[in-house]
Amino acid sequence: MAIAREAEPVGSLHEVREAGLDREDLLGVYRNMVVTRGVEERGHILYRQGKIPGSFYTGRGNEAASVGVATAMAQEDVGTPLHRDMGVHITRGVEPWRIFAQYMGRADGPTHGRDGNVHMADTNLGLIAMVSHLPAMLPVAVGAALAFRIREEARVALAWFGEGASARGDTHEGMTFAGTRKLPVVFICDNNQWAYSTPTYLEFATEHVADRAQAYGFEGVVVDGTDVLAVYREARRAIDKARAGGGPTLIECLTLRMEGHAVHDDAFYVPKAMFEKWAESDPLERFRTWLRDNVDMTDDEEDEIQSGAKKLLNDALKRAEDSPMPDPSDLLEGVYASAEDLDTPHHK
Ligand SMILES: Cc1ncc(C[n+]2csc(CCOP(=O)(O)OP(=O)(O)O)c2C)c(N)n1
Ligand SMILES: [Mg+2]
Repeated sequence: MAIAREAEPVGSLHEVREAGLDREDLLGVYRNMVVTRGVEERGHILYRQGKIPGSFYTGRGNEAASVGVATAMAQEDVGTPLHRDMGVHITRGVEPWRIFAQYMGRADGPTHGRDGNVHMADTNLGLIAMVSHLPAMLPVAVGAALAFRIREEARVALAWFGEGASARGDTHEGMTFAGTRKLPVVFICDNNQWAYSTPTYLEFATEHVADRAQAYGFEGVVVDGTDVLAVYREARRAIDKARAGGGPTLIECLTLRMEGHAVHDDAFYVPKAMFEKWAESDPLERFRTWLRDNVDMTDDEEDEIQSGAKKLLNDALKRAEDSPMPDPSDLLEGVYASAEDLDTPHHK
């Protein structure tokens, strides 16, 4: 039996307004989801054209989870999004041309060509770049939350991880530390039901990952990660609670990995029926239908969102292709942060 609270879907428009979203906001959320998917679809094209060095990862099926949480963050909050969370970068305002530049290892990507993969983030937008080792970013986000506590800043850290990564020690360490000190951090588990080829029943023995939260001394919530409004509502509640001194929350988004682990993986081990079921629960299609039924999104509005995204991304591709390769002579610049860059009380 579940220990974590199982969140209800968002019912009425009234409930959405209560949660702080007006009609314009809702269309903006949809736009961010469309752009997120569009970025990754174009990434596939770049990969097939041989323009992406190394591998290529996407979060197809995870757009509602990533955009929903990022929409609930305040500008001053920070987060550590992972390889399924392109929607966080888009919602926080990273320009798509810089993401394409990153994919192609160009000088104008967020890592300035030091990395060609999704290990990227713009610190000016409150995002901290991931390292590949999972879930190494959880203690980093918890550390950011500790800094907010020491500095008496009313800010919240968002810490993303996959359900597979929940099996490793850093998850336990991060949650124990955050729970004992009641730090302002919200843990977001994108449970996309697979960790590469490992299914969930070999990853954790509880019904939900979020059931563990109780053992760490804070609330666990399970939410349908294909329902952007329910994700937003739960993230907003947890962030508000953390900001008000109520301590951490673990939100588990039940989401989908609609593609292989990465482009090199044909996911032969995922039952065909699962892919078929996922196709029926596509988060973009689900929210599109909701907008049509509940806020009368018109054909014109939808066309404007779709064609606007198309133009944005086509222009972005051109601009990224014009970005130069990094200059080998400055290879070691920007690899390590200076004490000033870190900007913590200990370094001042
Ligand atoms: C410590 C560590 N071991 C292995 C890997 C290779 N790896 C990258 S992603 C991944 C699967 C992680 O699964 P999950 O946490 O469920 O995240 P998902 O990829 O499904 O979003 C693996 C094994 C890694 N990055 N770090
Ligand atoms: Mg997973």
